[in-house]
Amino acid sequence: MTETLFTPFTAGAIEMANRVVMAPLTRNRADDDTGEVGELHVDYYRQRAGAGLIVSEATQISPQGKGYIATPGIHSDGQVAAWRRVTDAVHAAGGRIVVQLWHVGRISHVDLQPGGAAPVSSSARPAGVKTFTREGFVETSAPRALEQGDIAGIVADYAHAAACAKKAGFDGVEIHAANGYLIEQFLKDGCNDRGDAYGGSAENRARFLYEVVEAVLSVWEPGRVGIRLSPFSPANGISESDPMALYVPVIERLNGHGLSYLHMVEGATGGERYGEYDALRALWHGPYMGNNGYDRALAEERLASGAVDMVAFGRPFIANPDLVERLRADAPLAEGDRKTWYGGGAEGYTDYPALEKA
Ligand code: 8OZ
Repeated sequence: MTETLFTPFTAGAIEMANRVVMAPLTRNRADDDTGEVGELHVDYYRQRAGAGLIVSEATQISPQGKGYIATPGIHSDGQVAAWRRVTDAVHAAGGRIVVQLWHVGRISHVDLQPGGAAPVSSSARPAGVKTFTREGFVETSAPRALEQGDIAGIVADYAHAAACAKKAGFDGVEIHAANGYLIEQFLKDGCNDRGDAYGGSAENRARFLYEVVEAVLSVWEPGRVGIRLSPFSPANGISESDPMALYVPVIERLNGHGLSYLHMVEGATGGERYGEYDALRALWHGPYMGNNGYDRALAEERLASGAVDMVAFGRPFIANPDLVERLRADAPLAEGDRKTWYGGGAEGYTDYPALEKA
């Protein structure tokens, strides 16, 4: 079997030292008032700069795009300056980092929204899932269906955030079009019940996604724009009756842009691997990043067969800052403590040690 996890790869314009990607991980340690990252984040991402590429934690493109306590933003000058310290540290350590651009849509709560407003979505259907606010775990609030006239403003927020990402020194951006957040709330028919140009047919439901991609491409060259999809995932209370009918044309359309990579959640996010992700991958002309439940053996097997070009590891990066070295040495992996996944300080965040050098 050809060993390829540790060979360099170029995803569009992003040159990576290896094919191990740090997947986006929400950790809720930003300043809840300003949405700024801090010194802890500088340490955390620097410790993990051995990855061929880091995809940042999901980062809201606007105040309205926020859906959980203490997630970072990429829309204000203060946030740009704060992220710049992170990107400088990752680059100084030889790594690469893109920021994941996020709008949660209906996965939010009035307490997290500007002016206590209802969260927005394609439709007025509540998600029926929980989020976390200052009060702890709470049911997400009933959303307001966006007026057609509101949509251009959100698309513009993506372009603004993309421009902020450039100022912050990122190597590119990843559009978060997965896991039941706003873009999926347009894409999937289990949520979108619009009667206008943004609802109904698969083509109409994908319109918002295409507008977002084009907005981001007005700021960044395509080789520095990746996209994350989760066609088969029910994450955050969403569903799609015919994922292939929806996603085959999406992949074909996205092929025309020459993006840096397609990042696919293969199955249920953080759960079982299922669905026709390999059939979708076969239609994709660019670099492909597989994600979901990978271990070293599965990564090597799928790299060797050409099923994937890169593998994004999420949970293993929490407790193994030097994951690349551990995979290379085939060393045992540390287990993270779930209690410190979301929120808190350095504990369970920057205090996981690198493997002792023998
Ligand atoms: C876990 C907790 C909160 C948010 C995702 C951004 O699923 C997330 C997320 C994950 O994409």
